[in-house]
Amino acid sequence: MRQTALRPSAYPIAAIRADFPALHQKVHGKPLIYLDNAASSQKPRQVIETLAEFYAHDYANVHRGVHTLSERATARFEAAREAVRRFLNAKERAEIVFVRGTTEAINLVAQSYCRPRLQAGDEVLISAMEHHSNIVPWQLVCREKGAKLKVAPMNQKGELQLDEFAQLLGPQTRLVAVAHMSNALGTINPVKEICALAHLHGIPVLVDGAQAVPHLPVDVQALGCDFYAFSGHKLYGPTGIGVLYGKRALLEAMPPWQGGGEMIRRVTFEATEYNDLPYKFEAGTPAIAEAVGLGAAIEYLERLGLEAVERHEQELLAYATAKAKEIKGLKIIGEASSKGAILSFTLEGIHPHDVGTFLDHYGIAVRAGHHCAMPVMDFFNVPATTRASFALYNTYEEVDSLMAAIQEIIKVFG
Ligand code: C6P
Repeated sequence: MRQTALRPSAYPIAAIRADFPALHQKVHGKPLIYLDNAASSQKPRQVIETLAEFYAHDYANVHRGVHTLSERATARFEAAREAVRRFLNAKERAEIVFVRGTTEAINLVAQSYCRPRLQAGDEVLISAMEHHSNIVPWQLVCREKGAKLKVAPMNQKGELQLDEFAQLLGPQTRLVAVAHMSNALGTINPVKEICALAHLHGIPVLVDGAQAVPHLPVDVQALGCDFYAFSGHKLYGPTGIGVLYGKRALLEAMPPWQGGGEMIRRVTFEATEYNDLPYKFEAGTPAIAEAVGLGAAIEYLERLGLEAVERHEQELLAYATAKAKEIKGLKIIGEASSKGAILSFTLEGIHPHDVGTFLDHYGIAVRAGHHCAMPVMDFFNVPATTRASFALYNTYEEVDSLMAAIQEIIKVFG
């Protein structure tokens, strides 16, 4: 597997790694092996340089000034929105709302779409593998309105039970919210089927795409979803910027969530006329440079091609999974047939926090904990897992080093 996968001409791994300055450092005297990409990914110099160059030349507030710098900054900010539109294949730029990240995008839909519509006895349907960001915003609004949060179950492999999901859809369901890819398990959910099933009942679907967008091509029109949320920082872009995609008709029908500058057309003390989409949802000065940086990250991914990235990561995951299965006492948590580049595991008798700390001494960065998905930990009856999450710049050699370090941990602690 390794020989065929390592085709330097097919996937330019050396050139890709050269683009990421942070990868070329030592941690505790060992070359850094960065496997905490699901938490946040490292940035290519194309993004870092875009930020520096934008601040050095074109920076000003957007949509406000008639002066040259403001016009330049506005043009670049809107070009970033167009890059996101292209990246998601949304119909129009007006459907792309800039927010701080996935969490804010989901809260926006909970407060602006759900809150005015929910009544006592209504339901919001999520899945058993959601991140807290796709649980708590619904809990908040459901509690306030006397509505119920329903949870579609998964099986022991970490796969959504689609039949049971379908049975939970009913006349009381007001919205479905599911992860495209689970951050704790790696499961890729059949989002297209989920949307089709929900739409049979006229129910809109929000997809939490935080983990999916760095790993696979996403086409919101092909998926048929109504809302799609993601964060820039997991997509090799800056922190503090994220996206809510929403179908125009839904966004049009929603009231603004936050009030302030930019989201208005005319204000008097008596009444306010709101701005057009997407500005109605962008109150206050946005994360301007971060949006431009996100645009650069998207262009970087477009040049590589997400299909090639997906292939590389799938091969790497298959290689890592096969190696992990050879280790006695290692249990993989999350073995869905459709999975992204995440390897979550436990080691018999060793706490994941000890594993994480030990690996750090080998220069290997992983996340150990509940991954903001406590119900998933409860389901698998573990307090936490160790999670190695791979990105487009990870290599087979790094997987080998991870596995060797795990063997070492077992020798020391086991
Ligand atoms: N998961 C992880 O280590 P924000 O924090 O808003 O950028 O993303 C929240 C979020 C929402 N949904 C999913 C599926 C996620 O994975 C995350 C972030 C990180 O797994 C940090 S907890």
